[in-house]
Amino acid sequence: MKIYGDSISGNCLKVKWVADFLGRPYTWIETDILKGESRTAEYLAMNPAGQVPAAVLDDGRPLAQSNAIILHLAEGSSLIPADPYDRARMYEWMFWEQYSHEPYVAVARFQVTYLGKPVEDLEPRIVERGGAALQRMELGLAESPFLVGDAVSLADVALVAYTRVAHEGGFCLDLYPAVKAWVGRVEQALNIH
Ligand SMILES: N[C@@H](CCC(=O)N[C@@H](CS)C(=O)NCC(=O)O)C(=O)O
Repeated sequence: MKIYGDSISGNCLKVKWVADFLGRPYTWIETDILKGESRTAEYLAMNPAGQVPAAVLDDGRPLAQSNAIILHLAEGSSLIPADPYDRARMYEWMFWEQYSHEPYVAVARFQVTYLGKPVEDLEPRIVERGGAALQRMELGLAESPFLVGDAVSLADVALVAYTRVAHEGGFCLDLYPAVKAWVGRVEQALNIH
């Protein structure tokens, strides 16, 4: 399998972490989004969305969207709960991550750390909604060590990607102690640093 990814991107690292955790062999093709490498004609022929990550399976079929790729990779593994309700709760967190967490927590980080925008100049809506997302996680994690029960799942992979670097966008994880402790647990469970 080939993985097209930019190492600065949490969405791309999700795919790397899952492949590493499962011992799946892959070739990582570093694709610099700041240089427009995901927008070349060649790249667009493989992923018309012009984004990373994208995977090309061993039989040549392409697949985009970080959460779709990790779901495909982790099929049948411990990262996907066997119980149908728990599995649905994992999806619940993963869909929520893409609509209510990543657009704020990841975008703040990108603008501050990679575009050099001062935290004070971030759009107030991004700061408010990012904080609300972290608070939502804090409530969920007051109940259990991982987002879905006692074991690490793709819900944790999807959400740890940008939560662990939320401070790079001006968010302070000290305000969310359950989230902060969970980040450490997930990093340990996935063996990421
Ligand atoms: N929902 C997508 C988001 C992908 C995405 O936003 N990728 C960004 C990097 S994190 C990208 O490729 N940006 C470059 C561009 O759009 O040109 C996923 O989870 O894979």
